[in-house]
Amino acid sequence: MTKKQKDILVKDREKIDRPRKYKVVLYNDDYTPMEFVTLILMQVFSKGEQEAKSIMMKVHKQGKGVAGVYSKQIAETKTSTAKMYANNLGYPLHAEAEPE
Ligand code: TYC
Repeated sequence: MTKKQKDILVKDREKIDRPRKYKVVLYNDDYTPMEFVTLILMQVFSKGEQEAKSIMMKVHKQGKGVAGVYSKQIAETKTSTAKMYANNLGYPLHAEAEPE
């Protein structure tokens, strides 16, 4: 099977299956400030301050944590928005949209 034929099959499945949800996973690093991660969770992922702080602390202590669960497109947009804000300020914050 060619790559093109495989891509067509994958696209067809995406149309047939119930749309999958994607979680945006934040990963810990040693340089991104805690306050900045909290702010990203509030501004990009619409969390209240207390929830934002508790997700940030979970990522800080356990290495990763879920910022939110969305449709594929929304998850991917929020992931790149978060990384763009961080990278513009020189922070290495890493986030991934991962299927549930
Ligand atoms: N570990 C960072 C610090 O001590 C804080 C941090 C939390 C970084 C969550 C990234 O996704 C992250 N400043």
